[in-house]
Amino acid sequence: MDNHGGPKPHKVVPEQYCGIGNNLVSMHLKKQWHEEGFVCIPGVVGRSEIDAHNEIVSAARLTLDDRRDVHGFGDRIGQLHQVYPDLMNISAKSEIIDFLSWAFGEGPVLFGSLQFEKGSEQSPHIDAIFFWPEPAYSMAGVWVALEDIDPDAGPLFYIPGSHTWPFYHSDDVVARRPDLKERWKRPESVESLDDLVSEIGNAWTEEFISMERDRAAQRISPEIKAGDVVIWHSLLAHGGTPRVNPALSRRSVVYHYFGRTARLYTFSQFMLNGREDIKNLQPTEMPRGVHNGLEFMRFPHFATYSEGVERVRSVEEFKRNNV
Ligand SMILES: O=C(O)CCC(=O)C(=O)O
Ligand SMILES: [Fe+2]
Repeated sequence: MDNHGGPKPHKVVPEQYCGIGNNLVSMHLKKQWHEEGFVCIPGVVGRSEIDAHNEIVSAARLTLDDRRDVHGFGDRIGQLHQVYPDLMNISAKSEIIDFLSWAFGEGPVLFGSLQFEKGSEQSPHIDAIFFWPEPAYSMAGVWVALEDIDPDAGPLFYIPGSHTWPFYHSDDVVARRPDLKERWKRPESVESLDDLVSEIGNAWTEEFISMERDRAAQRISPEIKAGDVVIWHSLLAHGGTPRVNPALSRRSVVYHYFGRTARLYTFSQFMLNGREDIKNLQPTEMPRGVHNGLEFMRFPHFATYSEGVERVRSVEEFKRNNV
């Protein structure tokens, strides 16, 4: 479908929650979610829970090629909770579930985790393009500090209010690029599809960066202590600041959730389909399990990373040899 009006913002919360919502979440947090797209809930996770989590991850790292650097810090690990279900204990805490249930208008389902031992230094990005949710507000990132975060360790940053900016879908991106638009309307071959996806992805990023510049947007790095939980909206821009002192660790875990009846689409589906058309596609489906009352998607793989390159590994095979 052609886009005529240019990018429009999406709704920030479900219709019925625009003002009030259920009583388990404080007014202060709700207001912050509307205005900033980011909330911090201090002191959610206790010392013993943090220690237990860190112990599992450290032990796993000894058996994995996690590309340890000169300071002894490994790279990120994705979906390790599929191997060690206890890594979901923190993700099922009631403070997190209550907040997400309000923000999504229904109970959350965990679909991803990332274990960090050092800062990610990731440039500003919006998670929704990687796992596009329908409805658009029905996904969030939950970042948990597994130690006090030093300002020189490359803390998290976010751009307040960016979740309310006009939001580019692929039809908005190609509208201003005639060559790309022709290829987007009629993708030629499977071989060229990957190239097309990454070209539209790059163009999406160009649009986002120019919007950030035009708006002279501020980046905020809040001070985060061990056990604090921060939550960002699916459409909020965020990233990791530079690691001023690379000898400092930055232990954290990020969980990604979506709504129980929401649908999730892939990066390729997002880049190849416009705002309306994507809703008609087959979403990502996976068997679901339950851990401490929290529903989660079961994926058969987990992933290690090195210099941004993903290495996908089988959960079953790893368990057979290591757990
Ligand atoms: O922890 C960070 O520095 C950023 C992580 C992030 O962007 C994510 O997990 O979505
Ligand atoms: Fe992210």
